[in-house]
Amino acid sequence: MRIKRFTGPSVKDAMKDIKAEFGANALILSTKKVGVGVHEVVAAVDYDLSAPVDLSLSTAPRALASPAQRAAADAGTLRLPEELSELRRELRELKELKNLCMNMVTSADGPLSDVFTRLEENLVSHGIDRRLAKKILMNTLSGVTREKATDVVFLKNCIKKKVYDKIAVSDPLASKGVVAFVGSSGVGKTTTIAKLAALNALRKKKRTALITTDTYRIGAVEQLKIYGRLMGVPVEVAKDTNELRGFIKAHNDKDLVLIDTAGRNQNDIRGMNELKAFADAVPGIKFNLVLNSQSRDEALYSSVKGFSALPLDSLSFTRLDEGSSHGPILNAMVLAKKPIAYLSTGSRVPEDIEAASRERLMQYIMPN
Ligand SMILES: Nc1nc2c(ncn2[C@@H]2O[C@H](COP(=O)(O)OP(=O)(O)OP(=O)(O)O)[C@@H](O)[C@H]2O)c(=O)[nH]1
Ligand SMILES: [Mg+2]
Repeated sequence: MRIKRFTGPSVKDAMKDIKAEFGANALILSTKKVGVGVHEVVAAVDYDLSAPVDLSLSTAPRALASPAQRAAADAGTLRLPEELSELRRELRELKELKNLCMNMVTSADGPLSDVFTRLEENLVSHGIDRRLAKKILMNTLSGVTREKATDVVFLKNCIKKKVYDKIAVSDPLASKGVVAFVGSSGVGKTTTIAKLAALNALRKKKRTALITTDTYRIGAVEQLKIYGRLMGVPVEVAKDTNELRGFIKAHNDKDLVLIDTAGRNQNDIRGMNELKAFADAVPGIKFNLVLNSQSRDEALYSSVKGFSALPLDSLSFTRLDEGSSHGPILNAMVLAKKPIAYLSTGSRVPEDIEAASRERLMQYIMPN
């Protein structure tokens, strides 16, 4: 379906343009007066799903609402509030048209609506958020021809490609640096650090130091020290930001400094402020948010939102060995707008961890 906005001094004039461009079968979606002597008509030509939705203006420049506006525009000095309200209006219309498109597909009787529902339910069955699933489907359908719009196998492949394109990965330990692992209590931060330290120090022979700032939980320091001793990696305990800065300076010769942090509830303002202070005290520090892939969407979302108060670099997911529906990884990644770094697949140190790749994530998120 092609949708386009036409403007002219009267509806009749706009209709002439519509007929010339879309032919006699054009569907009129709306008409309205948008200024003095300016009428706008939104028209569509029926199903050609291969054509992208065209929201551009008709070739004739739109008449401006008032003589004052016209004069200002001529002088190239259109005032900011007017430009803003124009932008807002355009945005509102864009949303209206998108909803219209969505309604047309979802409310249509027959095969198209059946296919849409089937594919939506398939995405949702993988744990993908329903709103995200609809968005992926709309984007997929807007790029296929009408004939292909009911070919489920073909559409499934297109959807996989769309999901693949959404996935972003990165490795914060690929270059020399300081990386702090943050997240809610018990998500697997310390275990993730131990695995990464072992792989980098023992296998990749990178000079590595560990620092823990978790002086709150009983046994937390000892937990990391045991791992450090086993790997021959120094472990420091920083009681405050000053000490943290001092240890980082002292380990300036290291390739990697990994920082373990106490489990924080995103509503714990004091705890979050302490983490923010790390960002101010250690320029270039990277924050990796560790998330339990088995958490419910709401818990993942509130963790992502809460920890986004920090300049997050990337996300890691634990417990991929548990459960079989991993769509929430995609949901959290899309919300956070951050790439995925590591995937933890069990409690064994160091075996149960892998660097995230788009291919591997696809196997988890859309296994069939
Ligand atoms: N099955 C499974 N268990 C894991 C995984 N990652 C961590 N664990 C287990 O989860 C538990 C908690 O792990 P920790 O690394 O201590 O978690 P944490 O985030 O450091 O916890 P706090 O410091 O208390 O906030 C341990 O028993 C780990 O063995 C994983 O990927 N799969
Ligand atoms: Mg811990």
